[in-house]
Amino acid sequence: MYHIECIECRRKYQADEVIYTCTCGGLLEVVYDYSNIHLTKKDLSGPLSVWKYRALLPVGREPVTLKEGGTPLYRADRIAESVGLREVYVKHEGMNPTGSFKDRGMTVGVTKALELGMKTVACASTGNTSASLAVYGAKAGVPAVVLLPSGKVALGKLAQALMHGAKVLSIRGNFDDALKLVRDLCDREGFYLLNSVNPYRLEGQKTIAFEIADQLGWEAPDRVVLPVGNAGNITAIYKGFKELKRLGIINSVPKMTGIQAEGASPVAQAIKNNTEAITPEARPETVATAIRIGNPVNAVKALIAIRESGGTAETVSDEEIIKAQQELASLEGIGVEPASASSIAGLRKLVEMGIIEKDERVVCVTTGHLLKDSEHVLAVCPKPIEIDATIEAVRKAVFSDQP
Ligand code: AN7
Repeated sequence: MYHIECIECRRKYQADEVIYTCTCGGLLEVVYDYSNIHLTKKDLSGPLSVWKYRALLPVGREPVTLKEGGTPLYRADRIAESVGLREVYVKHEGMNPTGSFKDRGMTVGVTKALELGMKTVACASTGNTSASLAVYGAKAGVPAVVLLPSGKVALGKLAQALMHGAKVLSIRGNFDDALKLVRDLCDREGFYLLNSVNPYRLEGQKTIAFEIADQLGWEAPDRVVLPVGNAGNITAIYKGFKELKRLGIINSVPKMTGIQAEGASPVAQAIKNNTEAITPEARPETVATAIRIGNPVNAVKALIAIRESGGTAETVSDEEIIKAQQELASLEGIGVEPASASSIAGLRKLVEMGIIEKDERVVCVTTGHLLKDSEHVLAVCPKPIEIDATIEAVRKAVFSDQP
């Protein structure tokens, strides 16, 4: 059994209430009757998938699923050596059905929409959320409406939203404007809001923590490093680890470490300045368009996750992001989009600063696939070398100094 609860005033709501924030304005979370959940490592054996952890998911019907989760945890020794650590892993969430971690949240969120009898699902998005919602809406046979910041969504993500049949609205404004609008739209029209302010969606995303612990032989790593945009994922993963600890399946919770782009870094600034609340950034800007967010809706939860776990938050420049993306691609064969590479850029910076220690076991979460943003690749990589169709020309080009 489970219910919804406000993280500020602890007011409780029934599981079937369609509500996204408390009447006091606080964020909501799903709370289970943990004393009645008797899970052991043995119960959790078998192949990885989001729905393997069903005992800790708030759903009572057949899921709308495309087989999400079960993403690889790669040991990244060459990255570890390059940044100066002993043990680094990459949890590659780009290997989900639509190429990002959002699918974990959407399989749960869209299933919940059906359970609640909702007729239309909606979200604002920097791209990946809209792609995932379009796909799960299609699978469920429920219309999806997505609001995107005009001109700032990577082409692969836009292509997914369009092809899977969402109603795609391009807003003359940024993500924060789009989120405000879609919340208003959902209130007025009774559409089901599937941004990460929806506590059910985050329940799906917490399975990243379950899988990391599972893949490490039911041990938590010392630290998890991940990009932060709207700040849902860091809070979801933290909740996942806390639940495993509470159930006695793991002994510790990792230091949650959030990385933001310099031009969109309200959470990192609040941690650095040790302020209680974030100061929203009115004009967020970064090459990592997925995390081009100035007023993260889950900031309060994220600050708690970072502080309670003894983690931290840091900023990285666009140049550092691009360098990390290229390094991960060429050293490990792992192709990720710029936002995801910020976790590697942040790892390097925090090791250099002496904040991450040499003997820590670190997992970096790479949230989205390289192919999401191929325009960016063409902008930062050398152009293909066009030559005549002769062996002389091929040999000359192969042995030329040009990259
Ligand atoms: C690749 O799609 O917000 O901190 O609307 O696509 O949980 O927001 C995307 C976010 C990191 C940040 N990496 O996660 C959206 C959206 C990638 C992302 C994030 C996003 P949150």
